[in-house]
Amino acid sequence: MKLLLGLIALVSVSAFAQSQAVPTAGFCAIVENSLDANRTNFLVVNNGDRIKNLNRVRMNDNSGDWDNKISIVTVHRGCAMIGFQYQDFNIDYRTGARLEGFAELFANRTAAETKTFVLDSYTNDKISSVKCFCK
Ligand SMILES: [Ca+2]
Repeated sequence: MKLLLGLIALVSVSAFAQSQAVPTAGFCAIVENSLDANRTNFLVVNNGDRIKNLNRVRMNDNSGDWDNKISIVTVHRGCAMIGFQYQDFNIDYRTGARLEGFAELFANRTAAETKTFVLDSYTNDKISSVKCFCK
């Protein structure tokens, strides 16, 4: 009986660990790859974060990395995220030259706690590096 209770406890703990909840505060931005109601895959971007290569960041369900996957950006009040089309914030790592990719600003200038952007066809599934900052 003790063993059985132990097993049940272990199973509940691991199930909890896998279903992480999307945070509601304390972030600069949260990016997601789909409007999936379960919100399985999300990435928390904190104030001051500079992620220069999203292909090194794994998704929650370990199905792949975040390079060219971002479709939704939720920005906290007073914060802004810049999404770059290429890695290293559009700087060519070999030559140091600036590449001709977009650098799209997603800013929450509203009074609302969060503002969600659903990316258009120009930026959807193309972001490879991000910077985020709050006032
Ligand atoms: Ca890209």
